[in-house]
Amino acid sequence: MSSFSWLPALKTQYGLEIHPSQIWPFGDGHIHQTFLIESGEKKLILQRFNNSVFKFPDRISHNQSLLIDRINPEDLPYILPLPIPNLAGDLFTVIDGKYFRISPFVAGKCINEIENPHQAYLAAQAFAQFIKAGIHIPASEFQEAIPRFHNLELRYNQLLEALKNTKRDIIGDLKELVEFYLAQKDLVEQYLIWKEKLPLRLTHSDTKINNLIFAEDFSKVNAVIDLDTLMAGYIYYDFGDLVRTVACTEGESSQDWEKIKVDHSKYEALLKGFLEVGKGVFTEEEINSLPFGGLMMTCIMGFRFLADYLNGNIYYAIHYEEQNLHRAKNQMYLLKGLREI
Ligand code: GN1
Ligand code: MG
Repeated sequence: MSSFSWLPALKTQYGLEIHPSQIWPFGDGHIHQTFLIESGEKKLILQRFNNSVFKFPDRISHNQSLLIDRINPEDLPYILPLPIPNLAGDLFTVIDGKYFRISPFVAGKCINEIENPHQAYLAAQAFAQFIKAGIHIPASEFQEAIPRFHNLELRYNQLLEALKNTKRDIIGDLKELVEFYLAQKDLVEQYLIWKEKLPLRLTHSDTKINNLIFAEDFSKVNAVIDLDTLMAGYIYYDFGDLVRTVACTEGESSQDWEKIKVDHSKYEALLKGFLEVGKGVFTEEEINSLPFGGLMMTCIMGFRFLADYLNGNIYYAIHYEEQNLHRAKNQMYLLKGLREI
């Protein structure tokens, strides 16, 4: 990988020795390019940050610095591998207009699918612990990393907009999906009702299962990662994205349509883990909102994947042309299952 023209500048900015042969692609994120690097004895994570998705890197720096200042690491039984400041003290390093950052590498297992309810329980505990540890920080002090990121009404309108402007023919599978997602309007209405009732908290806002690092033996969670979207939100966002990515018999990229169902034992384990941690902390209303989270987060991802497909795949990384269509179809099956609970 000798084509990293930015490497010399990066080494200088961090005062690190990094050889191009010690940089490897890493992880399954859809947004940033992530690499594992070795510098001497040290393993680190390097990210080429996607600043067309995250248009306000300063807000992310603000939020992460706030977290570093205000969270008590002893309130968390795992590591939050926040970016390491460069020699100028900044969390991002900008080279030729490109954004980079380096964070600690945490050893362990990062998975796209959970194997058993116990892992689901641990995952739910970990994300609930994150909310609990930050609950004393007024949510209004965090800035919107992506404006109205989990606003279901906005995402519905973006889907309508994409539909209006698309160059694709609305036929076959695409037609079925468009009809299905437009018929989810009642969830948008419920979303607006919950908005009036719930307090805003610091939430992680991207609690998909591969944003956890488990211990090799799955006895515990070693780290919660992907800390770009931490901002004000409702606790059901974080519970809901867990439901979406854990309480499902198939992963988000599966095309085994018939097999995509709700996994009830994992769903129950998620509830148990989340509520055990949140007891005495989350309000009754917040607890009542959790089932809506699964529906809402699955629906919002369906809206977003479908809109991206209609827009010509401009947001999510894809490996083949129809991938966003398939992701939206996968979420449709899960959403149908969740509606039956
Ligand atoms: C993106 O980067 P990654 O894969 O963790 C997305 C999430 C979606 C997820 C769907 C900033 O997360 O909102 O849930 O893909 N992140 C952003 O897999 O859009
Ligand atoms: Mg991720």
